[in-house]
Amino acid sequence: MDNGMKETMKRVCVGLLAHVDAGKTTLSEALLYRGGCLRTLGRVDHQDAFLDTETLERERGITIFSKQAVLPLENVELQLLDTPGHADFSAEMERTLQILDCAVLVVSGTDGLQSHTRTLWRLLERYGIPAFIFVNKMDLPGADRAALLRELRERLSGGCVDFGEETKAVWENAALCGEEALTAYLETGALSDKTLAELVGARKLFPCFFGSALRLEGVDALLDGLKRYAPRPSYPSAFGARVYKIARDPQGVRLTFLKVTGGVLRVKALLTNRHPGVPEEDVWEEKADQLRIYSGAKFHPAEEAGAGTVCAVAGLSRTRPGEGLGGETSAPAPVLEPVLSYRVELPEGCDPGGALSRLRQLEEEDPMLRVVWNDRLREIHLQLMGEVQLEILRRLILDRFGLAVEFGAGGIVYRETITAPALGAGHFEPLRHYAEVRLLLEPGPGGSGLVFAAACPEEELSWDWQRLILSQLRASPPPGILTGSPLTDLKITLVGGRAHEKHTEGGDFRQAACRAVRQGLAGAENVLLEPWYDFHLELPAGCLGRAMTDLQRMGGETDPCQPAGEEAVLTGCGPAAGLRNYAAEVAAYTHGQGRLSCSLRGYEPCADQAAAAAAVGYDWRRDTDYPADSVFCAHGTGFTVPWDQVWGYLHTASAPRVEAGEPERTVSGPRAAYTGTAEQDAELMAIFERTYGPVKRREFRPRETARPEAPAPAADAPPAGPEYLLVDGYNIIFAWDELKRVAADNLDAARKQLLDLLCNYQGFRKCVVIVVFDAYRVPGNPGEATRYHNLHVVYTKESQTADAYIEKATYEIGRGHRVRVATSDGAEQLIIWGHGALRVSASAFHEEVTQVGGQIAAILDRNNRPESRQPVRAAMDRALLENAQRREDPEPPEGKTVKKR
Ligand SMILES: Nc1nc2c(ncn2[C@@H]2O[C@H](COP(=O)(O)OP(=O)(O)OP(=O)(O)O)[C@@H](O)[C@H]2O)c(=O)[nH]1
Ligand SMILES: [Mg+2]
Repeated sequence: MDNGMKETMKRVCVGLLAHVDAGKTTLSEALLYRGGCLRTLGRVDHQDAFLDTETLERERGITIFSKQAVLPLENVELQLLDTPGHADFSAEMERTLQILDCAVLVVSGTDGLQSHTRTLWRLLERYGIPAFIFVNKMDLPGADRAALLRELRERLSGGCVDFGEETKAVWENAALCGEEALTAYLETGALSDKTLAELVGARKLFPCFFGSALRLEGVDALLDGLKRYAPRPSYPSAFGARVYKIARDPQGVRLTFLKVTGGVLRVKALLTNRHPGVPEEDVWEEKADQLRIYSGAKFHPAEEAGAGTVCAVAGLSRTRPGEGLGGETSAPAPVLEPVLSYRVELPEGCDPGGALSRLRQLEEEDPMLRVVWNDRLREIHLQLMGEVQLEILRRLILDRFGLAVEFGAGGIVYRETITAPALGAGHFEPLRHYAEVRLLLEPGPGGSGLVFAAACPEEELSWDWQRLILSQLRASPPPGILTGSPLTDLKITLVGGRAHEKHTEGGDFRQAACRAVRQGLAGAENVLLEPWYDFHLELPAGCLGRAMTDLQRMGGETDPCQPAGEEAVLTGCGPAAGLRNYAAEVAAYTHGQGRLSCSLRGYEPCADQAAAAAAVGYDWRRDTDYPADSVFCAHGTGFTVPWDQVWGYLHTASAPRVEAGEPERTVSGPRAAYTGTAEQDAELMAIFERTYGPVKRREFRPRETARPEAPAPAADAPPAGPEYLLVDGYNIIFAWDELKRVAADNLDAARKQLLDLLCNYQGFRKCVVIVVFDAYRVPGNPGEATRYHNLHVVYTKESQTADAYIEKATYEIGRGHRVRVATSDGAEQLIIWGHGALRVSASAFHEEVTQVGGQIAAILDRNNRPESRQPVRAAMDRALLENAQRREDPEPPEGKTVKKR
């Protein structure tokens, strides 16, 4: 074939999918043979099938690795991809879905629709892949064409149309799949191939063919159908490619299998994964040393590969399945995940480190394999899909590395998620380090995995830092707190954070973000998820009762079932924990007549979460790799703040507290000050949503989604500079019991105590504190603004209430600064809100102050002793004072005369 022709030739990438033993490899063989690519017809059973190339596959008669073959036809070149059908190798199948233009779903005429077929159908739906259906093994007794078609139409889609009927009937049925097709058919009495291809491409029509791959029946009709109705993809002219698997050839050369999805890939081209969003440290650039077009075990080297070509590239060492190169985007994470975990028992004297690095090679090639190193136990654990995969791995490890490994008893791989939104905060500030991160954690739909987003104003944290935080979280998300299992179905949104000009390093954000996730989880309601299987159980009708009892005991659910004569088929779903060893039990009590097949359905909440978690024995508080506590710094020394007190220490603002009667607000106010706990935030979100409807969190950028009717303290330009805290002095004194008691005797002493506490508070929070005392009843009082250590103290003038002062001050300061007001006065509150300041209630403020340093009790205790009415300030207070005086403090407004006391 000359090059010019190659370029005009359309390529269609067709995947063959089915449950195990349906006949995919046999059908590939038949298609290649009938298409003129094979001179002799091989057979799976004779160990000479063209696409079951590996020794292991030939020995066992099953496909383990996906394989490709090129089938040039008139005007179109089909690239066939044969996939494994066994549920243990589903991931190998799933990753080919990322590059398919269409699929042929093979259904065994004697088995009908199996649970795995339905899983495949769901995956095709999810990936939006047009499909043809080939019902195979129609040569065997018991295959009933009409019943099978009915089943396909009822259980897969009404768009399943038998293409083996006469043309008129095909048109008539296909016309019902789309309005335009129907109109065309009613007008002309016919449907063009183009219209049919469009229906197929839109997944409205699924052409069905019946036949026998082994006997080459119905194979020509399928070939003809693919030629005429398979969608012809079009590609952009700029280069792009999607990696779908990594493998090694018999010489050990690392091969990157990819599909060119735009432009042309030439040998020796420089490839890179550089993309917006890929952190610089993860970017690679490597040369495509060799391009190989594989057909079965053989390949021919190519100089170039045009768009639509599936090829293997040698010379790349850092590619990974799902990666997008050039103009192609990366694929979302696969839906299927390994669910069982086994401990690897190495042969005597084998170094675990060396074994680990070899096993990591296999992990790279097999997406259904996770190699986990347990540092504490110094053990390697393999997470995988099932026993068959385990057996294959044992052989692979022996063949490839000469290592005879055994496996310990298998366990379940749990996952964790949360039930309601929660906020998380982490701060990491040992000497000369600095990072603060605030996150919103939200439960996602089942199967959605981990999703990351940013909704943090750039003025608060530069986009580069934000990207780094997200990519670090994505690369190594911290585990859940119930069992230390991976988190899933969770959306993590970065809502705030802070870096230090000089001291912040990338690793600091990793620390802060990890702490923020764990802190958020610690305050959230966590759920343990366990894997569930869909099952299909065939057994003698007499054993049905036993099976149903067993399944019920496991916590499974069964579909209604009618035994047909001697045989019964029971379908349903249940926890993998019970089902994974059930096949052997079935074989025993049915005396070999029963057959169980399972496929992964997804993760469901664990029925007995407490027992499962206790069995794992994980204690998140002791997990020093993933702390929930934060590290803050005072006077040059880092100190740990327990997770439940972190909110009181944060340097960046966060969500406001909601109390009954206050206007509710979004948690996203970028400059709002935080006074509540994570639980309160979850509650806050719920209240907000009850009032205003669901918050548009998916795309949320705080300032854009601010509702005009909701008070919006952080208006368009978020204010910079220090935060101001105005304290309504007497109001607080009479709201705090400890001070109220003192005030009953001696108001002056109470005032002094309040000021002492606030000195301490200011030292930690570094905000500008203005304490306002009402003096309007004092006749002739001119008003006074003064300093008390690191505080501004204002005595209002005659005829001016503290309220009025605060109102005015918030108005003036609020234009350029963040302002919070500590008070409990309801009327004042409304005005202050209106000026864009935040109110902190006296009790919330008390909590905040209590948390700061945890010293309030001690000070009050000392000061309340009759012999010591004078505040006792420790060396720390002096240090705070010096610190405060070094800072250039803005003066409070209306500072009339400043008298030093
Ligand atoms: N009678 C009959 N047997 C068939 C037909 N097609 C395949 N087989 C047999 O079914 C068995 C499985 O065939 P394969 O082609 O290996 O099935 P597969 O779907 O590729 O299986 P996996 O790759 O392991 O998932 C073999 O013994 C085939 O000979 C058919 O049309 N009729
Ligand atoms: Mg096969």
